Amino acid sequence: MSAAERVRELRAEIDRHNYQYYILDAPLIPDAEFDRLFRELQALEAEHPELASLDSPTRRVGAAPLPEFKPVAHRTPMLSLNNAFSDAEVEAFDRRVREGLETVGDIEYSAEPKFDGLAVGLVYENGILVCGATRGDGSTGEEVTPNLRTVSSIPLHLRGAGWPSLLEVRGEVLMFRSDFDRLNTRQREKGDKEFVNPRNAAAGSLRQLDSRITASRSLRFFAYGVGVAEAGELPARHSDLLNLLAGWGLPVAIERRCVRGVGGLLAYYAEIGGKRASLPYDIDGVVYKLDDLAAQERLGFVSRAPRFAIAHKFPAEEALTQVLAIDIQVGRTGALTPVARLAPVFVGGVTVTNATLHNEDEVRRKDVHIGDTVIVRRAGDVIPEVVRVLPEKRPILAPEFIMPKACPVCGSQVVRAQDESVARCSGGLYCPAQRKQALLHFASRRAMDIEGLGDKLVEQLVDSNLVRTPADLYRMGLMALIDLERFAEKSANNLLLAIEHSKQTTLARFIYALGIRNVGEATAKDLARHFGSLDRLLAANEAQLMQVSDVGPVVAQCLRQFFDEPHNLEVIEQLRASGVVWSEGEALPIAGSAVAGKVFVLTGTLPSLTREAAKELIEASGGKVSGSVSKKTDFVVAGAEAGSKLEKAQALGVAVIDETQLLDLLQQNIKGETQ
Ligand code: 5U1
Repeated sequence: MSAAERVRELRAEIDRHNYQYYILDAPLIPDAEFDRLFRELQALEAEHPELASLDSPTRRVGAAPLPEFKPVAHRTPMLSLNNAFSDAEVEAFDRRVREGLETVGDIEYSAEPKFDGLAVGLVYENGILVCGATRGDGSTGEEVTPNLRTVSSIPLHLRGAGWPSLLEVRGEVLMFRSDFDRLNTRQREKGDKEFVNPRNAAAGSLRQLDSRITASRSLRFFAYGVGVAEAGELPARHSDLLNLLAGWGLPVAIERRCVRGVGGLLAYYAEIGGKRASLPYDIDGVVYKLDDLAAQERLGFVSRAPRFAIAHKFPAEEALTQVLAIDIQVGRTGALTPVARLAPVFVGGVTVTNATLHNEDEVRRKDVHIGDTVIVRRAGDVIPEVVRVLPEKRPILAPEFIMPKACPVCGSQVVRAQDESVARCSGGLYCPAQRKQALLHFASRRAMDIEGLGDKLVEQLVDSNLVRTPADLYRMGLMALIDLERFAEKSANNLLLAIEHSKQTTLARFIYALGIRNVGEATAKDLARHFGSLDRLLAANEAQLMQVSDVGPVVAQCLRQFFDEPHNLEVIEQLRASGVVWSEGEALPIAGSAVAGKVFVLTGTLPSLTREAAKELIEASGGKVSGSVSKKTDFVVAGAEAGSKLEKAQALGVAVIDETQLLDLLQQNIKGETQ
């Protein structure tokens, strides 16, 4: 095969894999194989400069730096869109479209996500990418062709056939959130400035005079329309135009849809709004366009925006505000969370006054001071958080945050374990804050489900000393409740009824309601199913607890610590005495398992289990542990520095396993039981 033929073959092969990877999201070969093909092509092109081509995939690595960007006049202006922020504004848009077209029926629209990136135009001559430019002021942009060539999802030549001899495709360059996170990690590691958000990162990466930098930045492109098309037939509808672009190898949003009338538009807005957080890229709204292209032309433009399209914006997810204070919140398990108290700001559709700062290390990493101007973000239902500080706006007096040594609520010592990022109040249920959180958790819907026992009421009950533990809830009388400020007899009665109602519960809910650290709803259900009765659970040692699926050493230890605390047992007894009941069942039998009846020999040091703990675990599953290896031995569990027992096992052909395999066998036990 000649060099020219091989170059042609490699280019086609690389293009195909690029398309599979970036457009179809279905790679056919490993990255290393792709790299090998790419390097082979690079080597051949270096050897044969006469074979150079503008649309070779090797152009994607970037070219020598430019002295400056050249201005490019757009053949047709790159306009912006008018915005709608409410349903009423969308209704008004639809009305204007219908009036403009003198139509009475529902209009057919093409609806798409509104990408939060930067607009570009890509000019293809006879299917080959020859020029790419930013929007600029709409009339003149900057030529960034070498940079756009590095964007892997932009085809350097169009697929298929039938493209107009001159075609300008319009769309948006953006950065996926995952690529943005990776880029910022890299920037941080190099000590370089981090980018504020994916849009800024995309803009900063595209506007590089050195396109090799752009090539290192993982940008993406999505097409949303055509600016110019000469000599060639285009479809009559926008939705078909997008399908055609997709067929030519251009990435088009898969979330695009044809909808009818205002009802269809608003339903699409709600649907995409619901998906917003799970999309891999940021969007700031959706765009509605009249689907009929001839009708688009009839409606035309008003000032600098089309009459036939509108952007329906989502509430902004980020906003600027000021940190008024940094308070400490004490959680159910005593975790101290620094919380930024903010000047109220409307973000993500609600007014935000607090944002979590997670923990002390996070405050240091983000360098948040009191008085700082910060960007806060509230995306979807996620708790608002401080994204970053604007250091240039820091006032002269901006105190640093200091984690207190004593719990701000109860004064107990604050402790922070060496390998933990969380500082905790050591006061336990002595601490009113932990008590309040524990009560709220106890009463929550998935736990004891006491309707009406919310934040405010728990606050009042604890502060008035009416309730200290969950058991006190079942001892409260009507009069004491009515004595509470602003508590009417009817509400008091309703609350007592809800408390009475909660007495009939399930063992799983009860275990979950106790609020044991690391015991969530699923673990509570597993524990209830496994032990069948509270007394059997209370009596279980750590090894027996670890037989429950997904209960490892940490959870087993938390359970034991909780049940070994006399105060906790007292509360449990009081709850039972007050009439909290559930139906109990049998403990799950030890099934004909992988461990039952088997003989194990332990040798060497296991990574996490002591010899004693491993023995207890095996025995609790019905296995036996022997001190010496013989033909009767089923498994030798070998750890570090295993000696002669390991050699003997190998000589006798006995199965040798490590700690992980032992734990797997023990888990199979559980699976056998629950099936
Ligand atoms: N998805 C999308 N974004 N966007 C931006 N479509 C779209 N269309 C635009 C713009 C400025 O303009 C055309 C309607 C002219």
